Amino acid sequence: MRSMAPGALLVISLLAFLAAPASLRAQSGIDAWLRYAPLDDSAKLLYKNLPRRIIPLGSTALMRSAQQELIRGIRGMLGVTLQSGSYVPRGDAFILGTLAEVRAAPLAIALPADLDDDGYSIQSLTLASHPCILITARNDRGVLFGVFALLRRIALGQPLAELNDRQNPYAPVRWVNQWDNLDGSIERGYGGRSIFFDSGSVRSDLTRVGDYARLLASLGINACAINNVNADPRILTPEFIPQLARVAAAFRHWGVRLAVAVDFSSPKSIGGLDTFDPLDPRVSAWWRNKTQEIYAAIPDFAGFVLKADSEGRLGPSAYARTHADASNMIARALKPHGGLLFYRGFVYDHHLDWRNLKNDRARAAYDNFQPLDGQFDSNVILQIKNGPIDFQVREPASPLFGALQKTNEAIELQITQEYTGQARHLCFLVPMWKEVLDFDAHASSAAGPTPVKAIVAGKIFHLPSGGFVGVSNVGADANWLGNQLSMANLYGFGRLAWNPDLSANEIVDEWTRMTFGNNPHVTTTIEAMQLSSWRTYENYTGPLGLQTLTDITGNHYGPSVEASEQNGWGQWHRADADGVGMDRTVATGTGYIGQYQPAVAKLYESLADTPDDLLLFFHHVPYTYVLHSGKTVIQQIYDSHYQGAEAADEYVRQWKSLEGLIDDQRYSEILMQLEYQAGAAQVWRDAICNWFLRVSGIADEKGRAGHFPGRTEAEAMALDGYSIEDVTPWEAASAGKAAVCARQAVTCSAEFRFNGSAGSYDLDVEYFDTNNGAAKFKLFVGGRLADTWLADDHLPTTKIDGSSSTRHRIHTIPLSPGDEIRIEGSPDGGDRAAFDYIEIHPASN
Ligand code: GCV
Repeated sequence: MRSMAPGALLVISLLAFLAAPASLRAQSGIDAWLRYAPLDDSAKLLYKNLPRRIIPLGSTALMRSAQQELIRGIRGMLGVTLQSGSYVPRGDAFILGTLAEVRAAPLAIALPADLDDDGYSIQSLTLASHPCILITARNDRGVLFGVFALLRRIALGQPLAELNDRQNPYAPVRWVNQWDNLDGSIERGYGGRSIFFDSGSVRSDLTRVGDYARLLASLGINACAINNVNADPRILTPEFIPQLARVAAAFRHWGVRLAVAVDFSSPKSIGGLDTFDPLDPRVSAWWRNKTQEIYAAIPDFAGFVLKADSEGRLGPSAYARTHADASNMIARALKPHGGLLFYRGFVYDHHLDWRNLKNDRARAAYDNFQPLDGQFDSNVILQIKNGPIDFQVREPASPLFGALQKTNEAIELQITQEYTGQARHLCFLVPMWKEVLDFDAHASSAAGPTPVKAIVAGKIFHLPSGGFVGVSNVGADANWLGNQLSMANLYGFGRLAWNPDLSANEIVDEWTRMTFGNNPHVTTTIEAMQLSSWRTYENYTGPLGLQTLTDITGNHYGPSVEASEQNGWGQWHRADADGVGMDRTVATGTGYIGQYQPAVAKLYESLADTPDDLLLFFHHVPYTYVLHSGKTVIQQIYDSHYQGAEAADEYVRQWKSLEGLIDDQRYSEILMQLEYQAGAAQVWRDAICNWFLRVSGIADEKGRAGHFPGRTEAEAMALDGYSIEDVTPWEAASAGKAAVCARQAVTCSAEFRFNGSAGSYDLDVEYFDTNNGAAKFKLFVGGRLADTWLADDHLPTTKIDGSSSTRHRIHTIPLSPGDEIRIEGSPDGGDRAAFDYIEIHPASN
C-alpha cells in the first residue's frame, strides 16, 4: 500500500468526483457499512409506501439518536426526508418507543412479551387505519438497535410489508476492547493513531469516537474498553477520570458504555500504598474508593478489564494469592454500581524450558483457571481467547470453555489481524470464529450439544453473564482498520455477538451489500474473495495446524519459521530433519489433549482421527506421514503454499473485474493492497517451502519448491556499488541473500542480460522496503527507463527480511535475447535500496 503524493491524489480524486455518477464517487471508507447509498429505482419502488413521518415517543439522547439515524438512512437510501411529529392517531408513521412509552401513548396494540434488554421488535401494523411501522423495545438502546436493523433491511432490499421481526441478543456481553496506549499508539493496531488518546491525554476532538460508537451500535455492541490491557496505571488518576467522562459522553448517545483496562499494581503505583496485595484491606478500600470516584463521574460505567500475571504484568502471584482473590476483590468494588470485572484467561509462563518436551504453553489457561471454578463472584467474567495459544491462523478451541461450569465466560476474538496479515492481507475471520463458536465442547453429559457459543452465553450452566469480546483496535485512518476489506471482520464480530447462529455467508453478504451496493457481480466477487481468504492465508502461512510461521518474538508479520523455536515463549512446532508437530497427546506428549472433555480428547488423542487441519497442533509426525487427503505432510506443505499464493494472485484478477462498478477511491486502494498481498504471499510461499525443503531433504514431487523459472538472483548480476549480504532468517530471501547498496552510495546498480526468446514480459522486482527511509528504484531495459518507484511503504520492520520483502511488477515489457536489464537503487536514510531478484514471466495481460 504505497502512498501517492498528496497532490496527485487530490487531482485524481477531483477528476473522479466530477466524472463519476454519485454512487461511484470516491468513498474514504469512513462510513463503513453505514453509507446509506441511494438505492436504484427498482429497489426504491419496494419502499414507495413507507410512512413519511417519524414519531418518537420518548426524548432521551438515545431516542434522539434513533430518530436522527432513521431520518438519515431513509434520506440517503430513498431520497425521502421524514418529518418529525408527535403521536396523534392520524396518518402513517414510523413510531419509536420503549414498551412503557407505547403503553403510555396509549397505542391499542398487542406488545411482545418476550423482549430482553437490548432486544427489539419491528412490526408493520395498521393504526386507526393508517399503515405504520412500530419499533419498540424494553429499553431505549433496543429501540436504537431496532432502527439500525430496519435500515439494514432497506439497504439489503428486503420487503417491509407484514414485517414482524423480534430479536433478542444471544448474550448480554457484546463488548469490544481497544489496545490503545495513552500516547496515541495502538498495540497491534493497523489503522493509524488512536481515536481516543494523544500525548498522554484523551483527545480534545472526539468526533471519531462518536462515529465509532455509531458503528458499534449498528451491530448491537454495548460496551467498549478503550485502552491497552497492558494498562498504564495513569488511566485511574484523578486527572484522568474527567477525561474518561468525556469519552463516556461521546459513547452514551449510541448506547455504548465505557470500560477501561486497569493495572493490578495501581494501588501502589498511583495510589500511594506500599502494597497491591488483594487480601490487604487497604488495597480493597483503595479499589472501592476509586470505583466510587469513577461512578460519580460516569454513572453508566461498564467495568474493568484486567490482564494480570501475564507477559510481565503484575498480578496476585506477587503475594502468592490466586486469580480468584484478585478478581473478586476488584469485582466487589464494582458490584454495588452494577459493573463487571473481565479477568483475562491469557495467563502463561513465557520462560518455559523449550528443551523439556513435556512443557506446553497450550496447557496454561486450563491449568491456571480450571481449579478455581466456583470461586469467582457473579460479576467476574473470565475472558478466554478462542484458542489455547494466541490468535494463530488456526488453533483448536480452548479446552477451558468446556471445563468451567460455575464461572461466567466470554470468548475473546481478535478482530485486528495481528497474526493474520495485519490488515495488509485479506483474511475474513468469520469462518474461523464460526468453527470455534460451533465447536461442541461436550461440556455436559446432560445438556446435549454444548457449543462454545452457548457455553459463553451462559446458556448451558445458567450463569448470570457472559458473551463475546472482540479486540478491535480501530484507528484514526479513514478506513478504521487500515484496509477497507478488513472492516468485514468488525462487522462480522458484531453480528456474531448478536446472533452467532448467522452463517458466514449471510454475514458477508450483508456487509458487502451495505459497503459496496447490490450489483450482483460486485457482491458475488467480493463475497467469494472474503469467504476463501482465511483458507488462502492459512495455506501460505501455516497449514495443518502449524500456526502462523511468523516472527513470533518480533512483529508477527513476515515468515520466520525458526522464530518460535528454542525460546521460552512456547509457540513451538518442533520441526526438525525427521518430522514436525507438537506431541500433545496424553499417551506420549504434553498431556494437553487430556484437558478436553473425554469425547473431544478421544478424537484428538487418535492420530488417525485428528482432522488434517489440526494434525500438527496435536501430533508430531514424520514428513512422510499420509494425511486423510492421501497426500504426505511434506507434499501438503508444498501444495498448500503454492495454492495459497495462486489464490492471492487470483484475487487481483477478480478485483480488477470490478473496475467501474465501485467508486474509484476504494477500487484503487484495495487493488493496491491486493497486489501487495499477492507479492507477499509469494514471499511466504518461497520462504516456507525452501525451509522445509532444506530441513526435510524431501523434494516437492511437483518440482516447484527450490526451482524458480525466470528468476535471476541479485548474486548472479554484475554489481556496481551493491554488495551481497546474508539475510536473516535465511528463508526470507531467495537463496538466502540480498544485494545491499553501500551506505554512503548515491546510487548502486546491478545488471544482467535477458536470455529468453523475444516477446512481451512482466518483470517482477523483489526488493526490501524497510520503514527507515524511502529508497528509489529505476529499472532500465536496453538502456531505456522502463519504470521508477519509491520504496516508501510503512511495513513493520527496519530490517531486510521477510516482512520488508516486496514485489514490484512492471507490466508488458518487450524483450529480445541479449537485452540488458539494469536496476538502479538509491538508498535513503536506513533504507539501503536492497533487492533480492528479478523474475521475468510472459506478460499476463
Ligand atoms: C496486549 C499477544 C500480543 C500482545 C497482547 C497479548 C494479550 O501476546 O502479541 O500484543 O498484549 O497477546 O492479549 O494480552
